[in-house]
Amino acid sequence: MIDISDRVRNKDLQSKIVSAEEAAAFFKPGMNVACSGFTASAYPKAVPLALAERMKKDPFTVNIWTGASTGPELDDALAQVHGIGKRLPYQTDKTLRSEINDGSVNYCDLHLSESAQLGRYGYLGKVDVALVEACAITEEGNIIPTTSLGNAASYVQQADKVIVEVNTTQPLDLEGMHDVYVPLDPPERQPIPIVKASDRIGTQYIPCTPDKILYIVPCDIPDHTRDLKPIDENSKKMSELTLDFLAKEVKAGRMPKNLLPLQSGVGNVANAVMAGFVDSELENLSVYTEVIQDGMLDLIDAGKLTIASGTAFSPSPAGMKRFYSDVPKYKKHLLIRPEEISNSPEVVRRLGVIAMNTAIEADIYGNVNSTHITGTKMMNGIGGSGDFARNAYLTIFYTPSVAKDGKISSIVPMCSHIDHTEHDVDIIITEQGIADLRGLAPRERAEVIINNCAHPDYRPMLLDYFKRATESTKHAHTPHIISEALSWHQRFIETGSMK
Ligand code: 0RQ
Repeated sequence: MIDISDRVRNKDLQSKIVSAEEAAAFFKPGMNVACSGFTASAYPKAVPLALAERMKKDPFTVNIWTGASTGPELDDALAQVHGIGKRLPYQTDKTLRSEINDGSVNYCDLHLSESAQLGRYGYLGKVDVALVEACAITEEGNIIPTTSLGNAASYVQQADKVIVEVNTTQPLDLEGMHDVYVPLDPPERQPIPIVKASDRIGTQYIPCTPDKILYIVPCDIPDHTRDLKPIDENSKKMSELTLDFLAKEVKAGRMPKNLLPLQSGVGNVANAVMAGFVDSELENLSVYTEVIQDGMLDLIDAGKLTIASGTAFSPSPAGMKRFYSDVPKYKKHLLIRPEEISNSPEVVRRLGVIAMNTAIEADIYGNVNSTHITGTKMMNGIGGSGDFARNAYLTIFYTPSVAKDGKISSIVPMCSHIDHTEHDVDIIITEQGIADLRGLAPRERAEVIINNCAHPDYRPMLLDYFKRATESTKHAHTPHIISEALSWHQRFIETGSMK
């Protein structure tokens, strides 16, 4: 077994070190297993793999709660053996996605900022065991986290039994990068005292006690982070539109020269937008987000970023290598918090965050669908996009104007599912252009969205729909022809194209 005695600083606790297989024997059908992990960062790996092996011979399911998506050793390994009953609050795994959409997994898609609290109130049943990755365990039994915090601190607080995976691939230098604060629940809740993205309000460890720790499992499997796709033309265009727009906002005196704290979602567009900031003249930027990706390391290297506060550090393999090569340098600019704090509506509203997230589709009135393909099939989940979209100072949604080689228009008469309402969405950006919806009424919004953001192939169809809807409803507040509003999706289902 890998030697982790130097990382388990409480000598008595060393007697609890067992193999992953021994720990996996503890799980029983229907248990609520509350895990660390947010994106492919800091999720438990050795125990889920051993549990999946056990489930191959002895099939049963457990419920998996996490911070957000995780890596293949957890979601994919358990989904492959049909080992997940209920899953929350977010996922991105292909196998799990198909089980969610074939009815075999019950998926509870939650605003990430609310998921820890939902657990604490007992709506989901009790935490039977918290399974968390750690860098080390202190003399007092406290847990030093690794590359993300997610809901780990709240899950440990709720659990009577904790299994800790001590990951030897995670450098001990990570210690000090975290700020752990679990709010009290109402009516005892206090204001979260963050007034700057860099403010520290908690401990550098997840509070725990030796008696809670059931097992400690050594693990030497690294975070399974993913390569980023090269930046494509559409994303580059959307990035340029963003920078132009923000420059005008600064000029208009609506934000300071160094902008307001940035939040960016994950994926291609988000990465391209952050890359755009690196090449810009902007300086002293700050980030208050959930996922810290390569773009933010680039900004640190360019000397343009003072602080990136998030709940997960989730770079590509190359970005991780860069980070590991000089942890002390990057650590000065990085702060990892629980997702209840990184995504806190209170803090996001106070700081005046600029929220930049991706949509699957947007409708002509500015409603946004981030989660469901043709209104029924779950893609990933709302993640933190709702936490930020509703509460940010400026809420931007991106989408290429068409999907699937032009067979789908991302601007539609009516969204087939709505995650972010017209009231939450300030700006829509496609590679075609930008729609600034602030202060516009629905009919004004429709004209701007169709003319600026829709693909030329679909623009005449949208203008025609809007004109007929306006006439047939005699200029109603939000004109729709109800029998036709979802006909584009129906046409796609029947013919494979919205055209
Ligand atoms: O399908 O994978 O089969 O090629 O959706 O689309 O364009 O590659 O974009 O990877 O950035 O994902 C909204 C899903 C976009 C993501 C979403 C198809 C398209 C492709 C992916 P293929 P792209 P991205 C931070 C904040 C919600 C959560 C969130 C997401 C696939 O950004 O999950 O924002 N967001 N969290 O072809 C049918 C359409 C489509 C479509 C795209 N209109 N109809 N298919 N696709 N538009 C993260 C966290 O909270 C942790």
